[in-house]
Amino acid sequence: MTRVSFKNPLEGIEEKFEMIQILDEDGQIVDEDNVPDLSDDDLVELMRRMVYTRVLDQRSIALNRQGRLGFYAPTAGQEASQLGSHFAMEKEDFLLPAYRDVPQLIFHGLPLYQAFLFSRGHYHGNQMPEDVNAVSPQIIIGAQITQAAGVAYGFKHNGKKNVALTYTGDGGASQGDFYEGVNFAGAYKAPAIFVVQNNQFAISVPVEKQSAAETIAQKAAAAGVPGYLVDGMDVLAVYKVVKEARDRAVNGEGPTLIETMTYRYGPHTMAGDDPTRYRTDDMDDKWEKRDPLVRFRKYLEGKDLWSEEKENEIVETAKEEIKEAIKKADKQDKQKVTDLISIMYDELPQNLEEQMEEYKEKESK
Ligand SMILES: Cc1ncc(C[n+]2csc(CCOP(=O)(O)OP(=O)(O)O)c2C)c(N)n1
Ligand SMILES: [Mg+2]
Repeated sequence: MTRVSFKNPLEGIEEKFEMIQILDEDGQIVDEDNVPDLSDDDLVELMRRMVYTRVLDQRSIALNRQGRLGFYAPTAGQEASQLGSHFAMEKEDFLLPAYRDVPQLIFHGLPLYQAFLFSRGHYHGNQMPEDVNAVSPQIIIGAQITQAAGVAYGFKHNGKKNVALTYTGDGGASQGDFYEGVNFAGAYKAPAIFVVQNNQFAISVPVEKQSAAETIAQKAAAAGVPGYLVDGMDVLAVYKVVKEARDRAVNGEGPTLIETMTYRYGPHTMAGDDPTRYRTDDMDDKWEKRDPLVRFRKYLEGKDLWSEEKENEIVETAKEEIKEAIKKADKQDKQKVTDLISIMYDELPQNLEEQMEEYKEKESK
């Protein structure tokens, strides 16, 4: 009879969840075997999306300060994690973003002016165009995880070769919904991809205070789901891991949990938190040296695929598109209470019919 060993099963667990990196901070390939199979055009497109998103972030912050946008959660620092993962998605795949994931939603097809309306709390910002397989950014932390498990199960049930990809943060991985969603997808081998963007903080609470787990990736193990930890500042690594997860999912091999190690340079949202109260300059400096755009730019320059002129052109085009989109958002009719009622129901319940009349009356004055 073998004797029961009381050795701590968590001993050495870090080795099982080592961080995957392909492109290092100097723009050098460190894992030749895993360089993803992307054409030169794809590589340039990935960089274009990251540059566009950095500009959109800067402009959104400025517009917010001018009182021309409402809710806004800054994205700078997280571009590789956001756009690298989304690049592995197909148009027919279903996206369930969190509030910081507006860039992925735009590249999945949501017109920019609608993203601005979402920020303003206008209902039209939440009306996905027919051909955009996505829901609006989730504000309730973790709710999208269980929804993604359900959408993925639906794909499987209907025999579709598609995935549901959802995003949450390190804080989201402490919620009950997170465990339920990952567990359900694991049990039903549903084609879901759960991306946890670990930007080190849930508002001001550091990740070490949110969980005793060494990594978030290892939380997948309890559900019998593969979990990977990836350098979230390395766009090639993020793309590669998500692409592998997608291939497995559409092949009937079930869900994957992916933790991307990243950092947001700005505040949590534009509602007024002050990151200097919970972060040090040293920490900011350390992460800024890992910047996803700087390292990918170096890599592309080394391949003669990128230049300053090209980047300037993208920046100017982005600024122009943003200007046009905000003008279009400004032209949208102000939302009325009657709009909110009528977009919710095909047929109104009696109590709302009464309210509808009441508000029609008020709005006509
Ligand atoms: C269920 C729920 N609880 C609390 C909040 C308030 N809240 C908004 S953002 C946030 C932190 C989330 O942090 P994280 O998941 O790491 O995402 P990040 O903002 O860093 O991208 C909290 C607690 C919420 N929106 N929903
Ligand atoms: Mg976070």
